[in-house]
Amino acid sequence: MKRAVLLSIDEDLDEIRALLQTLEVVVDTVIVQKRENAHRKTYLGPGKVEEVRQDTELLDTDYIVVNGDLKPSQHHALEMLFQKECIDRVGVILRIFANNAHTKEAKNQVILATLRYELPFLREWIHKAKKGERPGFLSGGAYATEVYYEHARSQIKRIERDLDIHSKQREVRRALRRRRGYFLVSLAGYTNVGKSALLNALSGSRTTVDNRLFSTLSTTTRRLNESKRNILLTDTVGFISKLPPNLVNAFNSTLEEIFLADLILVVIDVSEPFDMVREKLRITLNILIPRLCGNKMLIVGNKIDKIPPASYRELQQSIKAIHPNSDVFLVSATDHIGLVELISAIEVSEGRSCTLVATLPMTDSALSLISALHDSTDIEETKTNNDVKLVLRCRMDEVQKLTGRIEAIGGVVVTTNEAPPGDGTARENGP
Ligand SMILES: Nc1nc2c(ncn2[C@@H]2O[C@H](COP(=O)(O)OP(=O)(O)OP(=O)(O)O)[C@@H](O)[C@H]2O)c(=O)[nH]1
Ligand SMILES: [Mg+2]
Repeated sequence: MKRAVLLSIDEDLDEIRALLQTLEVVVDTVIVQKRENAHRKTYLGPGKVEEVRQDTELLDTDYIVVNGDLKPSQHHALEMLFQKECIDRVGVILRIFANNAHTKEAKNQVILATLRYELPFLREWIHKAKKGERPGFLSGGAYATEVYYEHARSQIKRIERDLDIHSKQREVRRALRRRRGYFLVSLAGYTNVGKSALLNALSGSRTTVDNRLFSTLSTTTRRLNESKRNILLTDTVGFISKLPPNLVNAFNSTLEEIFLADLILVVIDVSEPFDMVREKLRITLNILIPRLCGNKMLIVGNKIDKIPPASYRELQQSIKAIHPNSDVFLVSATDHIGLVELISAIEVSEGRSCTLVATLPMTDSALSLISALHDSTDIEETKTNNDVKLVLRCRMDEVQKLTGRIEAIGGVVVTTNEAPPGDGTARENGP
C-alpha cells in the first residue's frame, strides 16, 4: 500500500478519498487551506507548503496528492520542494484507468490520455533544465527528458492511428447490428451508480460489478432478456465531474457507443443524498446532451432497495423536475425491482427510433394525410398560416415510405434523423 499526503483548497474531500481508495493509496494526512483560487506557484500558499514540508512525520509518505488540477509550473515547484512524486486529481484518475484497462483498445486509450496529459509537464522539466535549474528527481536529466518527450510524441501518433481503426471497426459493427434489426441501448452515468449491475440484471450476464470507481472501462454488449424484440444493451465507462478532456478525447471510440445508441439509459444512484443525485445527473447530462443526435433518453434511478418505498413517488417527481423531457424509472438492479416496467419502456422506445421533420402545405390532401399519420405514428404538428410543420417519430424502415407519402402531396422533408450517424461496435462479447 502506498501512502500520501493530500493537499486541498476545497473542503469537500469525499470524491478524492474514494478515488485514492480505489487506487489503494492510504491518506496519512490531509492539509486543507481554504482559498478562492490555488496559489499561482505552489498551489497552497508558500508558507503552508513550507510548514508541511518541515513536518518530519511526512517523510515516509510516497506521494503528495493535490485535490485539483496542477499547472506544470506548480507541479515542478511542488516536486522540487517535497522531493517526492506529486500527483494531481487527473493523475489519480489516469492511474486508476491504467490499472483497470484490460483490453488492447482500453490500454491504448489510457496511454494516449496519459501521454497527452504528461506532455506539458515534460515541457516544463525541459524548460527548467535548459534554464540551468536542476531537473526534478524523477527525471534522469535534461537529455533523458527530451528523448522521452520526442518518444511520447511519436507514440501518440501511433496510438491515434490504432484507435482510429478501432473506431471504424466499431462503426461497422453498429451498422451491421442495425441492419440485422437490432435496437441499440446504452447505459450511461456517473461511475459506481450500478450500470454494470443493471446490465447483468437486464441481460442475465455476469460482467464485473465492484464498489470501486471506474471498474468498467471497455464495453460489454448483451441481449436484453425477457423481451422478444432484438434489443442490445451496452455497458461502458462511467463519468466523473471535471472529466479530463484528454480522457474524453482518448476514449472517444468507446464513448461513441453511448452517444450513438438509439436509446440511452441514464443511470443514477438514488440512495445518495438528493443534492448529490442532482449534481451527478447534471454532470452526466452535460456530457451527454451536446453529443446526442436525436436519440432518446430514459432516466433510471437505481438502488431503490436502500430507500423507503414511501419516498419513491416524491423522489421520482423531483428527478423528473430536473430533466422534464425524459421519463424516470426507479429500479434496484441487485434486488430486481422495477425491471419489468423498465423493459416495457425500452420496448416502447424501440418502436420509434427516428425523427422526421417535414413541412406540408395547408391543403385537403395534406390534412387527410396528417389524420392518417396520427393513427399510425407518433406525430406532433404545429400549424402556421400557410403550412403545417410535422415532427414524426417512426421506425427506421418507415422513413422512406413516409417521405414518399409527404412528397406526393407537395410536402418537404426538412430533416430525417435516421439511426444516428455512424453505427458501430461492441467489443468482444456482443452477439
Ligand atoms: N444496494 C444496491 N447496490 C447496488 C445496486 N446496483 C449496484 N449496486 C452496487 O453498487 C456498486 C457499483 O456497481 P457497478 O455496477 O459496478 O457500478 P458501475 O456504474 O458499473 O460502476 P463503474 O463501472 O465503476 O463506473 C457495487 O458495489 C454494486 O453491488 C442496487 O440496485 N442496490
Ligand atoms: Mg461498471
